[in-house]
Amino acid sequence: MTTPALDRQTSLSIFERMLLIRHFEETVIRLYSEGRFASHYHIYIGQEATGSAVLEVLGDKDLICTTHRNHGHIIGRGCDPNRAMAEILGRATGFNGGRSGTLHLCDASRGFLSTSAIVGGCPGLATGAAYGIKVKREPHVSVGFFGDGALEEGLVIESFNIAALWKLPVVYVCENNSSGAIGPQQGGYPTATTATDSFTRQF
Ligand SMILES: Cc1ncc(C[n+]2csc(CCOP(=O)(O)OP(=O)(O)O)c2C)c(N)n1
Ligand SMILES: [Mg+2]
Repeated sequence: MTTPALDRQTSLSIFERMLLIRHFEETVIRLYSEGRFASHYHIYIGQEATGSAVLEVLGDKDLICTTHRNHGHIIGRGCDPNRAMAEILGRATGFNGGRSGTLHLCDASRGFLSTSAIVGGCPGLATGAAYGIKVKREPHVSVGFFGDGALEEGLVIESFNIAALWKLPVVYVCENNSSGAIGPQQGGYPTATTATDSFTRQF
């Protein structure tokens, strides 16, 4: 299968999203190291291209469900970085009044349905949203991001199945950052052990 070349404007737009995510997260790391917030957080650095490419092709009304590794999706979608950072810092001016912090950072005004830190939660939520879109006959899709580790969850496989049977307008995006990303020699380990290696195989 050949991949069509991206035009220059699209490539630059994706790259801009990637850079914004990278700078945002470098600031998150700095603020954490300065003791400005204390919670556990997940960094999207290294995965910017995946989310940015997906977000580039979505429409304004499309729905998204993101994960514990949500910063990249939120910033790449064009949500206000100041409100996102305020949320991470636990401030009232954050998207969720400072109550969700980094783990459940969510911006409903930009189509984020939910941010689920439950591994495998997003594909289920995105499938339900796609069912709603189909029932209402809307011209939109829902997107469920998930990590390779979520492939061990029954809900994910059930979601794929029902979406195929009911022909739902849903896009599942597996962000595979398993052992291949840095390699077992460097201490990488697979987050999923499944028989479905076609989902996580390194190409
Ligand atoms: C149902 C469930 N089990 C365990 C956890 C604890 N947990 C948080 S992140 C994580 C690893 C998830 O791996 P993956 O889905 O590949 O995402 P990644 O962190 O690699 O991006 C686990 C097991 C959880 N949040 N939810
Ligand atoms: Mg993973």
